[in-house]
Amino acid sequence: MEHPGAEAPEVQAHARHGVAVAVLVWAVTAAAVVATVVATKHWWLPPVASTQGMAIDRLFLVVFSIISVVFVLVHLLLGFTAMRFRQTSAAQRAAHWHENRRLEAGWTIATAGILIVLTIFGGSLWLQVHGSPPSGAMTVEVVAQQFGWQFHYPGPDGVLAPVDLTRDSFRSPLGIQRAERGAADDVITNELHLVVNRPVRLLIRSKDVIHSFYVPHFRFKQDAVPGRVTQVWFTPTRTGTYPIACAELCGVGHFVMASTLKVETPDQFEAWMASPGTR
Ligand SMILES: [Cu+2]
Repeated sequence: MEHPGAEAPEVQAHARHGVAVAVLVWAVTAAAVVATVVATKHWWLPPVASTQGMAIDRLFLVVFSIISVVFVLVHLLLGFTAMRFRQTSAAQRAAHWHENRRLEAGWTIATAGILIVLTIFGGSLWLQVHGSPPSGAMTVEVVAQQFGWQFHYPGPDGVLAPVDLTRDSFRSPLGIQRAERGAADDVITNELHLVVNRPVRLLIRSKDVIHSFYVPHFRFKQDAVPGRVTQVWFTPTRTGTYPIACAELCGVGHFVMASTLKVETPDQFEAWMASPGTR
């Protein structure tokens, strides 16, 4: 005859395991929250330096907040389930049921609703960055190749001469024919200089394989695809020097495929444009 108050040793072990699992899940959740808070203080994104970057950061914060709340709630519930429904007596049996339509419809519709709203926000921001720039935007062509970047400016006349990468050579870089209209004053550089608070339209191309034009301070990353011109625009908001990287593994020299972006005042920019090194 078993004593009613004392359970068999394996039932007691199950009960202890349930508590241990709950404590472990909650401890890992707490550690994840603390690690995230520490990471935001030390290893977060570099300071943002463009208007579109600010909008992207706002969207990122919204997405990250939703994910964080869901992560914490799900894991609190997971620990609670392990604790609350652990085996505490030999008479307990696991319950089985086939479905719970209300619950399933609830979490499916709620998740879909959140994702649809986020897709609308993300899609409209994507359309804005890839849409037409405001009038007065300056245009710069960005040409990627293994393993470096070239930047093509229209020069004082504001006319960007047509690029023809099939005719690219030492004598006519980017295949620009100097006799063509607007070509004589075009400038090709290895550094990207932009004017603070002036919108810029980039036309991104590649000479060989797929690269990706990446400016972390602008939250900006766009593939450069051979045979295709990708247009984006943004507005730099802070003067300074920022790194440009290639964010698409493009060959053995991928890791050295870097350049520099300098955001300058209009006077500094004009002086750079007119300097002998640029001309
Ligand atoms: Cu590359």
